[in-house]
Amino acid sequence: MAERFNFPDGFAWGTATAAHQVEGNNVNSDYWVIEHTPRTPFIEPSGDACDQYHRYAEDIAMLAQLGFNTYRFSIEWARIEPEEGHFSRAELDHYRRVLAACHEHRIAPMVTFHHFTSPRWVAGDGGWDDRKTADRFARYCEHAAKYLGDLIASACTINEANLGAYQYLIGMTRERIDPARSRWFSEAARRIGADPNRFAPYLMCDHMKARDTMLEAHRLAAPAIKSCGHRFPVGITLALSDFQAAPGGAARLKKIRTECQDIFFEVARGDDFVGVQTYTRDRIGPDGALPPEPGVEKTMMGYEFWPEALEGTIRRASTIAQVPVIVTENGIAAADDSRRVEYVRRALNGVARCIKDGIPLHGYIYWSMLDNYEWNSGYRPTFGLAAVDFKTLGRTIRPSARWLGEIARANAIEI
Ligand code: GCO
Repeated sequence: MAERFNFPDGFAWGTATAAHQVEGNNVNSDYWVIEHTPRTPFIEPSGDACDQYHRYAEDIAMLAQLGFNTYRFSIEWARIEPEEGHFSRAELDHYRRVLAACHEHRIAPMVTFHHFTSPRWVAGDGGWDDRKTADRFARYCEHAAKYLGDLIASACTINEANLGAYQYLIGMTRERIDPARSRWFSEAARRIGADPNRFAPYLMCDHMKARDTMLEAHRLAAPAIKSCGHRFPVGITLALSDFQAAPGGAARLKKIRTECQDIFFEVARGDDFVGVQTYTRDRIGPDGALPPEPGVEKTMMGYEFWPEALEGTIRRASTIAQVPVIVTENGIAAADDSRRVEYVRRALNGVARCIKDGIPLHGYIYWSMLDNYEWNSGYRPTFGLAAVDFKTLGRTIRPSARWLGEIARANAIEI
């Protein structure tokens, strides 16, 4: 018999986006250059994306009408500090308007200060390979928080600060792109006047060096954000696969967990929350992640359809970080919207089990509000609760959006 489960009062129900993936024309960022360089691995450039830079008001109104109370989005460093030390008042004002629109609709804005993209000048001058990027990032955070802090409800310093290390340790990527062997990469560096050996955009740099820069950037950015004097929770968000040992994989699993999860959980101990971002599980063999077993259902990203991964990662994050958990991303790219409902339903059952067990879990944020620019996969994977017609930029609400919005409004599910 179905039982009604009530989420705790004040539970955050939201959706997430990232500036580069939805705003459009993020021309001063490192990724924009990469997308436009001949022979780039990106299948298409981001272009206008969802034009949320201009359409934020309707998007935020849509969220509120659906029943959500939280919107997680990122502010773009490449817009706010287009050249070193030059902060754009006009771009900060833009984000003040976005934040104000959230408040107008009783949506709590959760602001991410870095979501993969960086200004060209940062990436070209050592980028995430270089420790000084941590200082530069903290300075930008301090400046932005001072200007925007009165309107921020909660903040994430860095999105998936462990993603590069995670992809490298499971064997998905090489240690670093070798500029001598990669013409497109050298050409991208040349286009911004950088030495290819010093060009280090996040996820295209030395992943283990970047991990340490990211850890340091977070350590410096959290107090820099808090120095604005407005009191709101600050945390980091992490890419957390549910790692499971396949035969012979125990030692490798332990190494991966230690080096790309636990080291971050330990840093999060000093924070107000830890952001869990989970999409699937990875079965780890002796040499790294194994592909999904033949015959299993896969998402449009090629991941195994495995919504139970969320519960596993929440439990680990909570046990080790020992701070409240917010699910800052969970979701699925699905051509069939009913599979989205099924995925989220099962994931939320796991969330409910965690809460029943006393885990302090403060919110569930679905990735994503809209179909958007999925990095090197372009516009093909559709994660959105709302579909976007990329010719007209019109939005169409999917049934899953209404279904999840009703759960948010009721703050309860049938389990
Ligand atoms: C990430 C990011 C998002 C992605 C999402 C879907 O996890 O890579 O936070 O930018 O778009 O996860 O893959």
